[in-house]
Amino acid sequence: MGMLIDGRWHSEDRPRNGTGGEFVRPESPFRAAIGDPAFPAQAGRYHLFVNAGCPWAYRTILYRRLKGLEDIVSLSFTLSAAGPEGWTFGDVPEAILGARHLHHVYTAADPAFTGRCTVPVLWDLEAETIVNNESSEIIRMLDAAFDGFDGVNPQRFYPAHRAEEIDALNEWIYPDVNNGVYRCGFARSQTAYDEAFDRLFAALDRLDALLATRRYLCGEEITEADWRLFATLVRFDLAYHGQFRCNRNALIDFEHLWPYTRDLYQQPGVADTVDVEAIRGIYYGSRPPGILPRGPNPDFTAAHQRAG
Ligand SMILES: N[C@@H](CCC(=O)N[C@@H](CS)C(=O)NCC(=O)O)C(=O)O
Repeated sequence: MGMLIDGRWHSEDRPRNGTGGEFVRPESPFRAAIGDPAFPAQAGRYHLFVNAGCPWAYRTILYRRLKGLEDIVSLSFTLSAAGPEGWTFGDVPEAILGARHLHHVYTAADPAFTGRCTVPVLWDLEAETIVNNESSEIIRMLDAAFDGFDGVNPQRFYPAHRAEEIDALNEWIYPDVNNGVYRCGFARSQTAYDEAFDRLFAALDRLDALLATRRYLCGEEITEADWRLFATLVRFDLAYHGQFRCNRNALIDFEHLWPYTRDLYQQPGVADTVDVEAIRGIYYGSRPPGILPRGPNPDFTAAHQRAG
């Protein structure tokens, strides 16, 4: 995947690896928030640019559905597979900016932008700029900023009384699992891969043990920590097990993690947000020869028997 330098697209891939071959994810550059004086919460003012295969963009797709924000925050999808100019909207430009590629959205916000053009992007239709491109922050905004608006689900996934507990879970689940699969897949040395692999499966074992004792990560209540984990687990067998060599065992081999994933998948509205073809498309379709695997096909709809 290429990047923008001084507002111009360069298609050659730039490694994101440290001296030991380890994958280092760049910081997201746009970090404002809905609710800041410049970005008031208003229905119809904000738009999300996403890729349905991407786990980070998926967080925002999922929250838009869970919180009932479909009429408040609009959405456009890139094609799942990247092309020579990164994420693309295909032959028909998307409707908001007439952009053919996601990098056009970045230069619309900053004509001299230098950096990678990642999804998700939270766009302000009125100020015509990017508010934020960091999924962990965008979901916090979607969780709270529109509460009280017509049709919005008042349930909070980051309630104040759970904040510390959720933060503590995210602190190890993000590096070892959410980003851990990428640290396996994008490692450029055996040592870096081995280290990421060991940490990933140690964390999955720890989660499996935790979920033997409780229905969700914080107990009986689904929280942000569950949804962030779900975004990775639902992609695990479809993509990470094969393409990213996360293959000590499959998700379906875990006694508790697999039924837990199905439990979350079967929550109202969630199944529609999981696009299996887009998940195969982003991981396998973005690299030559671009052939999508036909399997595996885990049955997310099978009974989970985790009723609390
Ligand atoms: N920290 C960002 C990461 C987003 C991210 O890396 N998205 C990937 C797609 S899964 C992307 O757009 N990559 C393009 C690139 O790195 O050039 C977030 O969580 O929002």
